[in-house]
Amino acid sequence: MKFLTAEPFRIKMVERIRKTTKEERQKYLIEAGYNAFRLKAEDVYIDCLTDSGTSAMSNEQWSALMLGDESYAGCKSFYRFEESVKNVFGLPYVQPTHQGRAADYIMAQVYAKRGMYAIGNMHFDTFRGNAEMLGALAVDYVIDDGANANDKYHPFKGNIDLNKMQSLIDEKGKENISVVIITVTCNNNGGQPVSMQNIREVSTLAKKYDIPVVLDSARFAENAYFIQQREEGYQNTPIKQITREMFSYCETATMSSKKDGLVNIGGFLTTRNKEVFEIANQLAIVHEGYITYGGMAGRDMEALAVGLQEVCDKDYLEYRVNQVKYLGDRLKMYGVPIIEPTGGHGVYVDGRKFFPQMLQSEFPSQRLVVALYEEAGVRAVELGACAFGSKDPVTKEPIWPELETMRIAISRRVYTDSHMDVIANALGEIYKNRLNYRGLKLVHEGKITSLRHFTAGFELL
Ligand code: P71
Repeated sequence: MKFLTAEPFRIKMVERIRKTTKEERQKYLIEAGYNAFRLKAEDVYIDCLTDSGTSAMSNEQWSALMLGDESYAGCKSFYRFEESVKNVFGLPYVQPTHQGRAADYIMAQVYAKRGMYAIGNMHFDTFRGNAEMLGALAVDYVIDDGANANDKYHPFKGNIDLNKMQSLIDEKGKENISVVIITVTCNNNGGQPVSMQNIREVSTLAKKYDIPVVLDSARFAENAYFIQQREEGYQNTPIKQITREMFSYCETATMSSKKDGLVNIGGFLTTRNKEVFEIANQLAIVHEGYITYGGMAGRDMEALAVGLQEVCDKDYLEYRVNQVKYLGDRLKMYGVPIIEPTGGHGVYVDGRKFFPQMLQSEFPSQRLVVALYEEAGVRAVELGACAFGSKDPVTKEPIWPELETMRIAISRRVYTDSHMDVIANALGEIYKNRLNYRGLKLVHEGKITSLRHFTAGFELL
């Protein structure tokens, strides 16, 4: 017999969310320049802008907050946090930071080198920004099946292409490659997982040439769950054993605790290399705070210590990944084109397939973000022409990205499946009416193209 399961928690406290009228939302959209980042959160009904820092904490985490030791140096909370990180990641040295990008910054200072290559599956924006500032060359070597929104099934669309990696080493020489960074799960192409075999093989290849491997591990537990579900030989392996094996192949890991830490703020860097740790300590003191708090309050380290344990719970992960799949399945029922299989933290809708009448220069995925908010008060985010578009450094001609998607990010333990139904239904209705939409014109962008999506302004065409 097979039984249904539901959310592995019950709700003890609720937060009101406000419905608005379509007329109100049209006004808010004009005020926000048709940019979802510029909307007020209180004007949003279901907020799927990001899964970052938006988790609901458990009763255990809220009670841990009260144990926060706010001593400047050597507080009890640091030691509890450190022990929890070591238990899940298995690396000996831990430097807390105020959030993930601060760990990225420290990591980039250590591993990104002027004129040298940093290989990744798909580098996340914050590392890429750091690399660019340091004059390093960040290259994305995700496998071809993961590089675009084609709907061919592959269980691990976040994998690094070993042939591309080998070719670069052969072509440029190992002395010109400073690091390999594997982002688990791979955010930019749909929250797609990386297999254990790929992590192992990348690490073996890198080791052969003395190139260090780093894991950007914001969504490490979701990745571990996919390994358990999809990879031969891991079905009966406990999640923590999987996470420890994943990190056994890297020298250093960076973490944004705002995702799989199940907390609202925080980050860290953890490493097996003592010298790297010592550099991290120095950089933390200058930029973050003393070594044993690194920009975090003692109470936040307490909540994180608990969150890292909770996120490794198989029941939680099953619920989490299946909620994302549930939304994906509902959307498919309505014919909405999505990236498949669905990943760990959200559903990515294919903007080009949704609005085939629009050119990429008319921002189809952003148009869909606008339509979804206008019709249903649901806020998603564009990961396409605006967020990933760039400009030729010489001619200033726009360069359009391969990926053209709208990400519906699902916050952890926050929304129920009824909210997923509302989102799917709304997109289904918009899809029926899709040929009546025209695109957008970008009328305002800041000086730094890679950051323009935060502040951009659009007009309806
Ligand atoms: C997401 C975010 C948050 C975000 C950040 C920048 C632009 C837009 C949205 C943040 C990540 C991430 C990975 C893999 C490091 C960070 C930075 N993601 N690595 O997806 O996904 O962490 O936000 O704690 O500084 O919405 P941080």
